[in-house]
Amino acid sequence: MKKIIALLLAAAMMIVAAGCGGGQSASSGSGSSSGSGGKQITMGFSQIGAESEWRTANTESIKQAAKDAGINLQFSDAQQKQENQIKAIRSFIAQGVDIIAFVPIVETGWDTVLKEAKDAKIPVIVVDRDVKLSDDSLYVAKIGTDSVKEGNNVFKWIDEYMAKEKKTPRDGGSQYNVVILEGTVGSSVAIRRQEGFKDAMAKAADAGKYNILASQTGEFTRQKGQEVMESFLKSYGPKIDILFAHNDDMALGAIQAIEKAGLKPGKDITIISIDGVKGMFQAMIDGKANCTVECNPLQGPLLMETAKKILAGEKVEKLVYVDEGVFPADVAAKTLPERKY
Ligand code: GYE
Repeated sequence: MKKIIALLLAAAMMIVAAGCGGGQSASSGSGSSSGSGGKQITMGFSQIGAESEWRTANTESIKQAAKDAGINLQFSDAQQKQENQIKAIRSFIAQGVDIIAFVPIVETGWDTVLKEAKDAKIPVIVVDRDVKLSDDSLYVAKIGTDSVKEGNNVFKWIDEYMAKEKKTPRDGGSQYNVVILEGTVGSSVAIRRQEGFKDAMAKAADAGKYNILASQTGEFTRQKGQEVMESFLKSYGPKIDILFAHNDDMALGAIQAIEKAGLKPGKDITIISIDGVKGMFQAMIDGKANCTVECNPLQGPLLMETAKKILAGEKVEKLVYVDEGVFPADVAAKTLPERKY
């Protein structure tokens, strides 16, 4: 099993690497790409919106990869509303697109519309986030990231860092106090990142050293991240040792709140988040943040590849995770020039 996962991961890494490889064009290049019937493939794609730097990179990757692969992309932006996504999927079905791909804003509530797609014999690919369905045959493949692992990595990094830096709790007590900015309520990413973090914390030998003071949604946006951090600071100011933000954008918003409160982000409060966008690398270089756990948004090339295979009748893996790393502040300056998003 482990071997298969390793192989899958290696294959995914190669595809992603090819897709991000600057000069190389990922596909058969110019002209149109055909499914089995020889006509150009039309893909209906429902994106959730533009809440973060990560999301913008994800959208660009998908649009560019469709172009490179010669796939006609019908792109629909749901403005953060599941009902808009359901409407878009229904309109893709009515148009008779060849294949549907979508980023599920939340986990549940997709059974009916995906059953409609299946009845219309249109294959569906789930991108980025997970769905919870009564019947998993309602989608053919899922391409995304491992949110539980990301949450795990966040705690592991914190635990090592606090020990290495010999940090003492700001309130003079015996525990480090953590505040958490969560992502969109009901999204698989927010649920699993939190789960991964708490699991790793519960299993740690020094679990008793940590206390989660407060955890609240900042909706994956900079503005909400700032607002919620302001309220955390009002309620718990001198107690907060660590901020874990489910994404970089909320951490960047929180940094502003922390500075406004007269504290030093990255020093008084240790800051870690997930995504690995350029803005967070810059914040680390400026000494205002401490670590980002990468979540790879460059999923376009793998998506187009998978769509072509499905339409050519080839077998595809049901679940493929793209590759991701961990980047602490001390490697930020060296790494920033290589970052693609
Ligand atoms: O971390 C966040 C976003 O679904 C993995 O969504 C994605 C998350 C990403 O907007 O920035």
